[in-house]
Amino acid sequence: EKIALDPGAWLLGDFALDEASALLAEIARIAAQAPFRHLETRTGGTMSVAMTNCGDAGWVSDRRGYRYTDDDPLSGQAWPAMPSQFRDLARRAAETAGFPGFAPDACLINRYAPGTRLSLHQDRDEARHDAPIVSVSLGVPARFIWGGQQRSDRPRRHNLFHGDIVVWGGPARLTFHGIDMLRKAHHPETGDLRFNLTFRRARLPN
Ligand code: MD3
Ligand code: FE
Repeated sequence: EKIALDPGAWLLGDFALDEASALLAEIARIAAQAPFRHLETRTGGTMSVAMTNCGDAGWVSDRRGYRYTDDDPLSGQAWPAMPSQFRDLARRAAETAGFPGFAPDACLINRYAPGTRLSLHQDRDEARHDAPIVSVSLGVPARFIWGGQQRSDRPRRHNLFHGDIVVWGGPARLTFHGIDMLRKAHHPETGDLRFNLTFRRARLPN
């Protein structure tokens, strides 16, 4: 089902459910080339989320800050290509939410183990904020936190399950959001893990 969370923000329940196993198989292939790692933050901390990327641009964090890179800093090689299944799914989800023509060049893959959390933030490292963001949840359910356009706005919470997609665009593009600490749970396809694919347009279209 399709639920409006806010103007410009849509929850597409079960949208990726039929292809979720294939998505997990692609994640394993990508991680064999570009392993999951815990990135360092600018302030010297370590993120509890483990991350990797596929696509022309990959999101990284280190002591210099946050940015998109062409290459995986671990290998010096280009990030693995974005599978056509990923690209097509992101485009269909965006179109269903009213954002036709979405052409993501970056897919950040987040991995959550029990106890992992992602604190409230905005996604603003992209060149333009006119493209939407498409997020695919896989594995163990999580409680998604979403605030308003200002950090001080009172946050609301929503459960995200295996196969759910959320699309954020237009007036919702810079909404503050995060993930509550992951509870220990079991999913038949991922064990105690949750994966999230986040599709973005990081760079200017050619
Ligand atoms: C709302 N990831 O990687 S996805 C991130 O589940 C990130 O791993 C979370 O936030 C995760 O930056 C949340 C849902 C999401 C993604 C981007 C958004 C919600 C968003 C951008 C604007 C507003
Ligand atoms: Fe985010």
